[in-house]
Amino acid sequence: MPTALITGITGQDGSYLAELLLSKGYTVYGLVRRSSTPNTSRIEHLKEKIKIVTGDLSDLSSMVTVVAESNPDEFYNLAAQSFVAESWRTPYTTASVTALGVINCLEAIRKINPKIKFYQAGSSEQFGKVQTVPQNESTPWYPRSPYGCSKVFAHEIVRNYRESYGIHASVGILFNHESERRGIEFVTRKITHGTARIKLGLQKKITLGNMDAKRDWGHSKDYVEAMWLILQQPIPGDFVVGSGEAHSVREFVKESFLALGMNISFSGEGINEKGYVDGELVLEISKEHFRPAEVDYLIADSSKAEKILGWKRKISFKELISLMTTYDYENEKMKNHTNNYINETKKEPKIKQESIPEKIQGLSYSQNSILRTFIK
Ligand code: NAP
Ligand code: G4F
Repeated sequence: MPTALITGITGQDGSYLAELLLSKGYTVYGLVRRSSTPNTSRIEHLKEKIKIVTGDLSDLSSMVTVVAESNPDEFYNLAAQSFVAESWRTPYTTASVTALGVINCLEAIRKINPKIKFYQAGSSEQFGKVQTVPQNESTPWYPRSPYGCSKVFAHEIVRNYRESYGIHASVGILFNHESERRGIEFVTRKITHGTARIKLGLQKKITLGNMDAKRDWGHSKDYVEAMWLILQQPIPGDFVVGSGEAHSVREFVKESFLALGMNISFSGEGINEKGYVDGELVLEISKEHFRPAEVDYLIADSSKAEKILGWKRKISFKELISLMTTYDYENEKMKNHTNNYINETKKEPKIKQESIPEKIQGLSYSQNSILRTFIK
């Protein structure tokens, strides 16, 4: 069976791609970078099934070692500083990883085994200030952030290595895709997490930036299928992958509230816009969430992917929002119950110290009885 190496395996897409490849019988290696606290929560359930290798995309020697150790048939490069807003604060780091890191992947392939097939995670941010509507593989680039510029460089260097060395190297130009595993800093998860907490009475309001921006949103599970299909093609190339539907951030907010039975109404404009549910303020706008340059409108023309890969998204915009919002609601509810329980049990009288193992001394009666059940 084939072997795959995934960089960015600890991220949203990496975790879904690992699940997909394991289900197809692949041996999966995942590159994880060292961190002082655990960064593997999204792949905890896969740890027995995958082989973790350590390294860093911005370090050529580590990439050469990792490629030599794993000698994969397919190499999926999903690692990046992927948060657009952050890229203005850390433009150099963003470029080192998201742009130059790709050279390190390609050089490792060239030196170790040029037959390795390579997938590069391209982005609709490369289109930025869009020059055609919708965007396809021929649409010119106009990136609007250090992140977008880095992805353009990455795209062009992949093309160059393909043409210079005949490497089977492809780019998936993927439009926004989200999930229950999306990072909390991205607008979709910030909204679904906030909506869930408002419904549970744990938070009063959500504060956002530009609600007029339009994105072409899908579910990550569908998009990792496209990555795999791209590497199964006899001829490498570039593929635009998106749903072909654009929605504003405001529409996303509305649907997320509706998913939990709340009808949000908006009033005011620009920075003064506000959102209300049953007369209560639940949403406001703050300048701090606006970007120095915005990407206003992204919508994919994925006809090449549909024709050549036979790819089409399965999870709709509304289903995506419902999945994310419901997940956050259940998760926050459980966390809140657990916290309440711990706080309550802290108040109970403590158990007698004699005749109990050292590990469970000092616990309350309820905590102790739960622990004893587990020990049994
Ligand atoms: P993500 O959740 O932010 O994951 C990024 C991954 O990159 C994480 O595993 C992170 O590791 C890793 N990483 C960052 N810097 C690294 C370094 N120096 N060396 C090694 N690994 C490093 O992103 P995602 O949403 O899964 O996206 C996957 C890829 O697709 C990214 O390249 C992104 O730019 C691109 N993309 C995403 C979308 C989208 O809508 N999701 C759309 C188009 C393109 P840690 O866990 O240690 O931070
Ligand atoms: O969720 P976002 O931060 O995602 P963005 O910038 O579209 O980037 C994502 O998709 C790209 C593909 O097009 C990927 F390449 C990239 O790695 C990442 O996954 O912001 C979406 C929109 C923006 O227009 C932003 O200005 O939402 C707007 N927005 C409004 N208020 C906000 C907020 N974004 C964030 N993160 N937080 C806000 O409070």
